[in-house]
Amino acid sequence: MADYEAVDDVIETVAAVAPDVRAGLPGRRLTEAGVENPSGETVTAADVHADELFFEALGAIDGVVEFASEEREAAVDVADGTAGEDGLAVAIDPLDGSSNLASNNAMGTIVGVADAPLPAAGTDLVAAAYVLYGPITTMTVAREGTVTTYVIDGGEMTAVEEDVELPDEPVVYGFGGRVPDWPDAFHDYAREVESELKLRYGGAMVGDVNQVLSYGGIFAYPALDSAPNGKLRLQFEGAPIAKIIEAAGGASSDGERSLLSVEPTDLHQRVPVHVGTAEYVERLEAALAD
Ligand code: AHM
Ligand code: MG
Repeated sequence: MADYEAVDDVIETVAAVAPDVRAGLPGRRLTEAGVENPSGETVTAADVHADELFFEALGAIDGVVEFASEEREAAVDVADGTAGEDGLAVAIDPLDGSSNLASNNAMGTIVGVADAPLPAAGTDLVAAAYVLYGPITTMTVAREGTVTTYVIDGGEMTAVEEDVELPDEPVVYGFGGRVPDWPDAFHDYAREVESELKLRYGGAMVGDVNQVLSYGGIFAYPALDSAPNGKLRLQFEGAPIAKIIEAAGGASSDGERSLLSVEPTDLHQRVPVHVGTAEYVERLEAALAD
């Protein structure tokens, strides 16, 4: 059996490491690492630094047997045994939205904790969390069906909101990709949404999703004509964020089904991501089905 006490250790360790990630940003502001990640994207020195810090700290936790990162080709066995049987698997996007470092805008860290080998299905996540490096550092955690937001200060977590739920009256939306690259059905849906909600798009999923969690509405990085699976990755971005949004009373979809029900086939597989207020996600699915 997986050691579920290790879930707390994972969450506390992410909180402990986050200030070090943040402290490392100024010196790495405009530095590329000179390599591409497994998704073919330019890696910044800050991505590499965050990946190394999280790998060292999370890989050392008793009860964690497998570690995977958006910045690493393959999952790493960090202890003997099989995830789900002998311990937990951790999948992390160490620095989501790192291209925002050049313009000094929000970034985040996204973590999924699974009791199954990676790539794991969203239904195998026993916890998920994101850290938002905004004016202050916060961490939002979904565990046992509820969502809690913490302020992180000096590596310590202080709960500032328990039982977080999406507000009833949605206010904001943010959609990624270029408009001419959107499939027609999404384009029509977006026209409706933009007449009802206010645009909030900052180019970092964690920041944009946190707006949706705070104000209600919908975030999407949809399928594109040039990229039918969109940009974001199921394992490192779509599934953990879906776990948090669904636990907060919202919904998620790849266009047809909950992101938690998408079959994992590849560690770095991409997936269209739509998350937020259930009514908006349902309307999206209906629009794409027409
Ligand atoms: P990253 O993990 O390489 O930073 O990429 C993911 C980010 C998301 O945070 C964000 O939603 C998206 O890429 C933004 O993409 P774009 O710059 O195309 O709007
Ligand atoms: Mg990312």
